[in-house]
Amino acid sequence: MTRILYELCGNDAERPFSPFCWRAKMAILHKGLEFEIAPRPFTEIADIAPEAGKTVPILVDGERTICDSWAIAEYLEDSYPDRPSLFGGAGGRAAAKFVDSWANASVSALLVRLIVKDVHDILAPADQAYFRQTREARFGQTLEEVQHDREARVAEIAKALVPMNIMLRSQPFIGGNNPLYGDYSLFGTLQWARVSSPLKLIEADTPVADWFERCLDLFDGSARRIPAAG
Ligand SMILES: N[C@@H](CCC(=O)N[C@@H](CS)C(=O)NCC(=O)O)C(=O)O
Repeated sequence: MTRILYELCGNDAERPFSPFCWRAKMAILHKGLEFEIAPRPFTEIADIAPEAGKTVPILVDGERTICDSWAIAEYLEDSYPDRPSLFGGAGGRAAAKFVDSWANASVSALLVRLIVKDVHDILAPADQAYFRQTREARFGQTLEEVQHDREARVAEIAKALVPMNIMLRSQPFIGGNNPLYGDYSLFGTLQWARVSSPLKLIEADTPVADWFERCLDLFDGSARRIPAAG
């Protein structure tokens, strides 16, 4: 059976950066399943599986096609119950949904305003035009304006990560002693920044910095193999 993860790529297909695709990839690795990667630029996503959705990640697993990182995590958990759990039970699944929402609404939403022009710069030319048009319409500003004066706003990220730093004083992962999907939710967001922007976002010598290094080491350093930007 062929299992294919369609993920976003930029000009260099060897440097995947999408936060949602990283979540899906870490989830498949956690389950220990074999899979192939199919990198696609923004302008080819709509053709992957139009009936399933218009965003990546998209997982094709035999007869099934699943779009959306959270839907992929739930699909993997329910389809492969004998593999290591991504959620650690019903309560863990519910809590992971909160972490996923928090990573999106409280971290990614700040982060995108610090790195959006850097993301643009690593895209292929055809994608750059699409990305600029859609994101400038979304923000109501040019990409340069969105990212302007970003050094002054890096502290917002540290503030958003305070709950993580407090929690990590008493446990090494969001999942407890070992990582669970909630770890991959936040990891995907921070790996997006690591791969696409030279801006230093995580304060050194903090519990979050140590946790991020532990996540980079998971699955034989799968995520660390992609060099950081800059
Ligand atoms: N809720 C979706 C969001 C996925 C998403 O927004 N993916 C971006 C790439 S990071 C995308 O495919 N965008 C398509 C576009 O902007 O046209 C998920 O969790 O998978």
